[in-house]
Amino acid sequence: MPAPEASQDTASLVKRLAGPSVTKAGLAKDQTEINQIIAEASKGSKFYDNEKRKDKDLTERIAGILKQRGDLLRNADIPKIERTVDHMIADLEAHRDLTQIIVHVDMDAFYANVEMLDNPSLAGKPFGVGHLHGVLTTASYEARKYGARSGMPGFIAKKLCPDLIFVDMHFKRYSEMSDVIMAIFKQYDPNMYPAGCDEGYLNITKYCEEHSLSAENCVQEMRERVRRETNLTVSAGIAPNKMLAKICSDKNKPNGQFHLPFDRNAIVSFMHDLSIRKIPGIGRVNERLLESIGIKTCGDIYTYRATLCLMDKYFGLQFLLRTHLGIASNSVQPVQREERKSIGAERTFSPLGDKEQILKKLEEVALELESDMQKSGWAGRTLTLKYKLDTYQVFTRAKSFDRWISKKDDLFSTGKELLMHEWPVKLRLIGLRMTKLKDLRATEDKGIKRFFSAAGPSSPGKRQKIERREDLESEGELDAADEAREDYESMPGYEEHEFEEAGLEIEIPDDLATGASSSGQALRPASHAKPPSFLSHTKPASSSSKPVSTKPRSSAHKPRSAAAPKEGVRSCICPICGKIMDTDNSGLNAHVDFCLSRGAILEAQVQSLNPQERKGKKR
Ligand code: TTP
Ligand code: MG
Repeated sequence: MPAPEASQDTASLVKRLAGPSVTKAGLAKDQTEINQIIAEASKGSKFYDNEKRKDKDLTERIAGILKQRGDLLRNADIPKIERTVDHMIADLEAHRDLTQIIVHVDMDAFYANVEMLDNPSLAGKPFGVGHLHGVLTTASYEARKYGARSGMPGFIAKKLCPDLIFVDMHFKRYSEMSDVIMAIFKQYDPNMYPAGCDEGYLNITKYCEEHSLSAENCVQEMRERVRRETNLTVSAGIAPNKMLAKICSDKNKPNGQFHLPFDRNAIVSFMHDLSIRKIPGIGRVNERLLESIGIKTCGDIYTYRATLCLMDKYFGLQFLLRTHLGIASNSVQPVQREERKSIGAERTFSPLGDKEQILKKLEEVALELESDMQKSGWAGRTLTLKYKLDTYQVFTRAKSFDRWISKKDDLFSTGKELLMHEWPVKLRLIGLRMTKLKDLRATEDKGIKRFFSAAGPSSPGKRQKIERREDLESEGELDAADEAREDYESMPGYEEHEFEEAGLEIEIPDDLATGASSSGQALRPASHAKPPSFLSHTKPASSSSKPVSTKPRSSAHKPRSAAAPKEGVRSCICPICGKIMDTDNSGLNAHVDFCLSRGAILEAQVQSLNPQERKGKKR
């Protein structure tokens, strides 16, 4: 009798369909039954088909990785490699810094609790913020008991929890409350880093010294203050660095705090049994890749150090060793305006094929982007159109200018031009994102420096450059993947930790990167350790004629811009992400640019919050 179809594929697909927020606080430990219900409920949808395709793709990539592993291990001197890695570990240990008290604060069920302030009858009830036909932004802890959570389609949440109440979103309120809590946090560390509308990092070393307070008492006091002044609860993690503090803030959620001892052995044993999935930056895809070589916990990283060393380019040995040791950045600083890399807006809607209707959405997006750019004082030189087909596949097309643009008419006409190259399409999301920004508020631009800037003010005589090469596939709407904040002061939002879900290589959350941040509130590449890049190297150079394609996929929709063969195409490696691609010089340069502003692409992800539309501006 043939074996039942309970293959790894099936298991991994079920896990994949469970979405990215399976590690959210308040969920039941065993999610097996819930995951089955989600998988059953998703069946038959285009979303399901898309996830299945991606899962299959990943399975193939893993097979490739495992084959390579076999080849590499066959001739390797494992004890020697292990000794080398042990030296690296000793070196990392020598630089461990336990002197700074870092705190990660994260409001509990933020949107939900704000809603509860305004509607106390919701207290103790299972409710989600979002729509039955859209995606939940969050769920009350009561609802989480049933498996309902952020990023989950409303109808699935309702299946899991038939009594679930749906509550509308009120971004203005979240933003107001966010201002209040951030003002409180700033009193404990004026240089705090707001990592989202409801979370942030603080260095309270100085405050504790000056007020003769223990870290524990200081955080207790701060949390009580938040509670007193807002009636909202916040959880906190206290640790010697940002990664640990973030992991710890989740330990005693909701309304709790966790203090990790500032001791090397305590930290290493804390990390030892911790699931790799708890590490900010490791989501579903990388979890699966790591598991494929035997790594489930941070302790396993040490066991498989030789394999990881041999496969450094896939897995990012430095990053994983630091993770295993619980070593990360402890530098906390406020966001610098000049570090911003992009600004964008998007809309999600029920699938549309009508040109007029789609262009109307695009016009709204352009208007919103113009308004945001003007309000916050930015202009830009590269505009990227993002669109998601009704099959959930995501593509982007970009066009560069040699003048600064910010006006709606420019934004709309460029977006339209790019879109018309792809026509006809049936879409469920459309977005515009501006990169290569110029800070209109920067004083230095008023001075001599502007004469040296690469692109001056509008120079209509010059040629505009069209870059229509990037196909970025991102995850579907079940993902919590979303844009990072860009203008923290004005918009609510949240931090994204599922970076690999964009179908690109993993990226360390900006807020965990060492030292100076490099792209404002947007996602930034890590500077402290080479992040794992499992996905970027696993495909052989495509023989496709696309100058740059991040994800060559079989697709019913063949973007036309990708079809034209180019001269001078060769196999190149991107110096930033290491991706191998078939392209020419200009394609490579454009990819490098794109890669540098990859945060922008990740930011551009958004899930629909209601069936009509949604402003993609959670920051
Ligand atoms: P989170 O802090 O991730 O979640 P939370 O505050 O609701 O719950 P927890 O107690 O686990 O911290 O996100 C903050 C807010 O950001 C959240 O209330 C709603 C919004 N959000 C989304 O809109 N979509 C998402 O996928 C996530 C994760 C959050
Ligand atoms: Mg929160």
